[in-house]
Amino acid sequence: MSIIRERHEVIMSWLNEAAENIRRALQSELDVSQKTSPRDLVTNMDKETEDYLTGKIREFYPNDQIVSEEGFGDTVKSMEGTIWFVDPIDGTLNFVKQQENFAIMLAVYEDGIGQQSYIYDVMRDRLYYGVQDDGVYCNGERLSAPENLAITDGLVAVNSTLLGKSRVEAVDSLLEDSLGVRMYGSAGIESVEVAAGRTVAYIAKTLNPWDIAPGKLMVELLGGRVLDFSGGPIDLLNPTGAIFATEQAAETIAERLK
Ligand code: 2AM
Ligand code: CA
Ligand code: CA
Ligand code: CA
Repeated sequence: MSIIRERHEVIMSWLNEAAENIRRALQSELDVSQKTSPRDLVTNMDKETEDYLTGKIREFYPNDQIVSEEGFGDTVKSMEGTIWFVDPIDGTLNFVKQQENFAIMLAVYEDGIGQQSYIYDVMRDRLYYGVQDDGVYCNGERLSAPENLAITDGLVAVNSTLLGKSRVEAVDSLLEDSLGVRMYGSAGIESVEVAAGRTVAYIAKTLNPWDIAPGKLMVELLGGRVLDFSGGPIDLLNPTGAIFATEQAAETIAERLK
């Protein structure tokens, strides 16, 4: 069995166990605390899930490195070797306020190249995964590459830091050109929407490596582009802004944001 296939089997079992624990935890009260502001929350389940996933990675793959959100990972300075990106709950604010629209995310990169990634929309029970040299699947069913639509022919998602007080004004014209704007509040779910062709772009500021790594592989496997705001490749360990889009929309967006 190939290393990717072997890892796939164990990762799927970890994700199912983690999702089960999260669903169970939603039946009682969550322990919620603030990180930097009332909009930046962490719960006992973010920590428990990251502890569980990183514990499994260290047990099964002790030589690999981990980049993760809640402090159980390593300090990783280079993309050399095998690196796991872990976001135990992506969309914590949704998790706390809506009890849905959040995802467990994981990605494995080898020497900078995405090998496999997972975005599990827990409450919809949709488990997306992407495998290098293979494709992207939702609950085991292969997704086909979406049409390469222009921004004028589709919906565009953004994260809220692009609007309001700290807004990036160049984004306004892009949103006006699009058919409509969406804001889901989970970078993972928003990047899957692009990969699957339900939106033509997701534009976001202030994302972290674990927010970008899983969706980047899926979008690219299905013919889309993932760029930084200057139109160049993303520096996955030190990201600034990120554009996930069809090829056509990515060109338009990068041009306007320059
Ligand atoms: P999180 O829930 O794992 O923190 C919200 O727009 C999306 O952006 C979520 O996927 C959230 O991930 C991510 N995000 C990254 N940095 C953020 C920040 N500083 N504040 C709020 N959301 C952030
Ligand atoms: Ca967070
Ligand atoms: Ca996240
Ligand atoms: Ca998170």
